[in-house]
Amino acid sequence: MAGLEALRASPLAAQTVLSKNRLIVQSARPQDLETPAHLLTSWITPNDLFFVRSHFYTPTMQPGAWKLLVDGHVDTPLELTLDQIKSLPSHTEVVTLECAGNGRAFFEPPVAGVQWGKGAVGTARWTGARLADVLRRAGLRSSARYVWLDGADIGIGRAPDFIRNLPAAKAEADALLVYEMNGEPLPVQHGFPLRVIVPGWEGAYSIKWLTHIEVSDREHDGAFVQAGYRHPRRPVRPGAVVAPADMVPVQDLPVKSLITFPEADSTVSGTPVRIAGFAWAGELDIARVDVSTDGGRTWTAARLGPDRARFAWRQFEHVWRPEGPGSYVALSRATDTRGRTQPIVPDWNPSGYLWNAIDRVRLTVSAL
Ligand SMILES: Nc1nc2c(c(=O)[nH]1)N[C@H]1C(S)=C(S)[C@@H](COP(=O)(O)O)O[C@H]1N2
Ligand SMILES: [Mo]
Repeated sequence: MAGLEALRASPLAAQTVLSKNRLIVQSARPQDLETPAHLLTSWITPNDLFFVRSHFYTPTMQPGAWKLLVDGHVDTPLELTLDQIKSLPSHTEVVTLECAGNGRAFFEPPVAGVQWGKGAVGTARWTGARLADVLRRAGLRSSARYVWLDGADIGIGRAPDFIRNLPAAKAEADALLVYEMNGEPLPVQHGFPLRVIVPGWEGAYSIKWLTHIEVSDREHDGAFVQAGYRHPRRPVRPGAVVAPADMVPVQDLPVKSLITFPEADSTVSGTPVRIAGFAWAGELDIARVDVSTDGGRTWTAARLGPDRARFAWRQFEHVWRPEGPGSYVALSRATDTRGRTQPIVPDWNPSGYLWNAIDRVRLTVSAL
């Protein structure tokens, strides 16, 4: 076949498949890779350390054949090439992306699904066009309520297609159509050539390998909208079966923090000890992060890092002088600008979404 020739000739040939060999393999195929929390050391997560969540096999893009179809409740259906999308005004935003299932492994009783620990979260500098600009070009009809988003990946076996939808208001306000991640062309695992980024909302809205935007007057009726990514509208007894009518879509991320240094269960020597990590709150800002090293009896305000962006996590740091050698637990508790703070026990829900308990890391302090 004309394989290599065609690849070289195509503007879509610049496909980077990242080697992610430092990540935790939750599933090799489809690829679900978690970042070990202690490797999250910088405000921007490098591409080769960024977690990957793919329900199905990574689609192979036909070089040159990719286009984005925009149709449904619009005045003018569009078929856009990547160059056309790149010719729209470009926007770069630092956004924290977190899988709704991050921390699922900590729910009691356990729930089915990828058993993510702490690291299905990362922050990147995303560059792309505003979804609003594309929707304006197509002309939304007054009936438009939802924007259905579909990528080139297809369900394995009998699994349905991964199609999600976004309320039109959120789509027009914040969503990006992204072709660059941290200054590089979007890597294959992260949605090459084009993905959606929905700032502040759980990761499953941020459709990878985007090929089709359909504007609709209603929610999509597929399983990934009607069954997946929903949680009980009110807290339920752990283990309960919840009626579909009592479930609502997961949207924005709750307030959360993660201690990423020192590494969990490590031994630190000398004093002082730097305790550091990240905190984020979806569409809201972080107001404060408090740290405790005495089991939550007392809390001290951590210093918040200088790097900030509207939808990005905030670095925090606390300099701690341990009283002596021994075993300690460092706790972090973030509070957002509306005063919401992290719980000790998050609400159990049947799919194990939005784990945001006060974080804890056990440390051994050796000689001072
Ligand atoms: N087409 C497609 N888009 C997708 C997914 C998918 O399986 N297929 N997974 C979603 C989920 S659940 C998450 S958390 C994010 C993860 O993005 P990442 O792999 O770039 O970290 O992509 C979302 N976009
Ligand atoms: Mo996710």
